[in-house]
Amino acid sequence: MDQTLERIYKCILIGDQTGTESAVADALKEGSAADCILYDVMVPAMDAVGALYERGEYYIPEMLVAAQAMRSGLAVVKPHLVEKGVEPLGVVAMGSVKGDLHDIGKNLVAMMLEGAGFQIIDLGIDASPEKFIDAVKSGAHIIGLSALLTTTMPEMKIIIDQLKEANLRDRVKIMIGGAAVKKDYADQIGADGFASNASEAVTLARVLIKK
Ligand code: B1M
Repeated sequence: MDQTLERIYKCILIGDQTGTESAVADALKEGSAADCILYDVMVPAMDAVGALYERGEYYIPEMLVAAQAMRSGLAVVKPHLVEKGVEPLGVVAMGSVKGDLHDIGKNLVAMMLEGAGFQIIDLGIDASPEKFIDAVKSGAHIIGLSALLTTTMPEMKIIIDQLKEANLRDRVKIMIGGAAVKKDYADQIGADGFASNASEAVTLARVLIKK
């Protein structure tokens, strides 16, 4: 890997936002293609961050700063991708379900997915079933539901039931997560998958988008 690309990789790994921005700008100036910078350097750097987290070598704060560095780099590279017509891997609409105001985990998952090349529609916190249904109607490939409270978990089933009633269930993959939920619950309500952390969420979204 050339030196500037290696700088990008390292800056993301250590969560250096300004370093990532300037290294990405330098790589573009030096003639590296925007899609190579993203898919051959930035995404692998985020994968490495996910792996470090899974091995217990990184914790949430390290993952958050890395994701923020990734976001800063993405802002620099994005206009060049648009120019080149590079398509995102898929569109994921993410929200914390109705009644749930927790968004730190949801935002982290969204950032990691964005880092992996997905386009994110952020439905925010306290997101009503209608918001998810509208996102499916407007073409989201995956909807991501986050719940941290045992009292808001049932909202996930309500969303799935409403999608079925509207004959939209087959149009979309549904992933769920958040401290309140487990894989069993995903199976029980008919979601397509459960992820226990942001890194697993990226792996799951990659699998779901292929189906
Ligand atoms: Co609240 N809260 N909180 N809280 N809060 C919890 C969740 C709680 C476990 C604390 C406790 O009692 N020990 C408890 C829930 C108990 C339960 O229902 N079983 C609780 C409670 C009770 C409450 C209130 C009811 C308190 C009150 O007012 N009496 C209230 C409810 C508000 C509401 O939502 N209606 C409340 C409020 C708040 C704050 C506003 C103060 C604040 C939230 C700020 C914010 O998010 N902007 C807050 C916080 C910070 C927490 C704790 C301390 C931390 C949550 C967090 O951000 N974790 C939490 C205790 C805890 O979890 N230790 C707690 C870090 C984050 C990175 O992890 O969100 O789990 P997490 O996300 C992970 C994974 O779960 C997964 O990936 C993420 C990254 O690894 N993931 C997904 C998440 N979403 C995913 C989606 C996916 C895939 C993976 O696919 C779509």
